Amino acid sequence: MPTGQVIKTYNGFYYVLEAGKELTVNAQLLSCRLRGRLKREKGAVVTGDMVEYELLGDGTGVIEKCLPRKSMLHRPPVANIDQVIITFAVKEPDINSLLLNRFLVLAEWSDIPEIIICLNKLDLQGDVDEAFMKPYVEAGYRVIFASAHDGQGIDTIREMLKGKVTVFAGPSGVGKSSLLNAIDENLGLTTGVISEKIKRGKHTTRVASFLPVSTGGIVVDTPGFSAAELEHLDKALLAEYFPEFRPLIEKCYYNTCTHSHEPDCGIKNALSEGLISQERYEAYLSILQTILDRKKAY
Ligand SMILES: Nc1nc2c(ncn2[C@@H]2O[C@H](COP(=O)(O)OP(=O)(O)OP(=O)(O)O)[C@@H](O)[C@H]2O)c(=O)[nH]1
Ligand SMILES: [Mg+2]
Ligand SMILES: [Zn+2]
Repeated sequence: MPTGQVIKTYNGFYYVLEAGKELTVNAQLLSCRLRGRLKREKGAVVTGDMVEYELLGDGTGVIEKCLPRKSMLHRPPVANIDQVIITFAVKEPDINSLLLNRFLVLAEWSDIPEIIICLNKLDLQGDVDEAFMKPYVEAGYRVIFASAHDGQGIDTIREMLKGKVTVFAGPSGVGKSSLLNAIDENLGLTTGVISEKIKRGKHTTRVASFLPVSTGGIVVDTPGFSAAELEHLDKALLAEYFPEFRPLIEKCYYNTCTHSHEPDCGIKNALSEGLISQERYEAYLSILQTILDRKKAY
């Protein structure tokens, strides 16, 4: 049976690039439907999946099987990627640390080899706010300051993309599609406007799609989203999603420690010694509360 990769999905169709063919801007894609049993299973096939399909007489196909995934980003759902660039804007829409932490936790939950933070629209702010980003740098994240409008940071991002599959994820309107157009003008992605009143994006990008970058690498532009679904996470694993908390967990007195009210907690001790940031710890508590509230609702 032929195999290929799902490059994007739209309206129940899965657009597949035949194995062995190169992804180019105008590559021929095969439109496929899912076999019934795959349809019934939510998330059985997502963008990026390697699949086996059957060719029908009319030039379309039917996906029969999803092959094992190398990696899986849960939000937005994209398979077989190497890194994710969590993209925010310094302004319009404004960044806040809780929202950034929520996106980071979602990415950590997915176990993606490399998570990078990109702060776009630096042209609106003037100078780089190193202090705001310090906790994230200390947690081990690479942070890139960029502007799709004046071009700063673009060369750095372009270098990072070579030889990899990179997802750009983040809220609507932060400039994910604009950054990609600045990286490679051949992409010609549609970009939106920011609503005057609420300074938010208008969900311009509608589907996640794999795109070839002419200077090397594959990028995945994705629709903006709000990172509202954290209540589904396992509270016992939450601290693991903060990389700088990981080595501290084993120092907790209770092995069921939630690092909130318990005495002799490795994370709270590190906090009082100034070894981890107050902001990150507060984000942890806030997300923990979201998970606990959800459990109570049942
Ligand atoms: N000042 C400034 N504006 C930018 C920059 N990058 C993007 N914008 C503007 O921000 C708006 C939204 O940009 P998009 O690229 O559509 O944002 P997006 O993240 O792809 O949004 P969704 O597709 O809705 O998720 C557009 O009006 C862009 O012109 C930047 O670096 N500086
Ligand atoms: Mg977009
Ligand atoms: Zn603890």
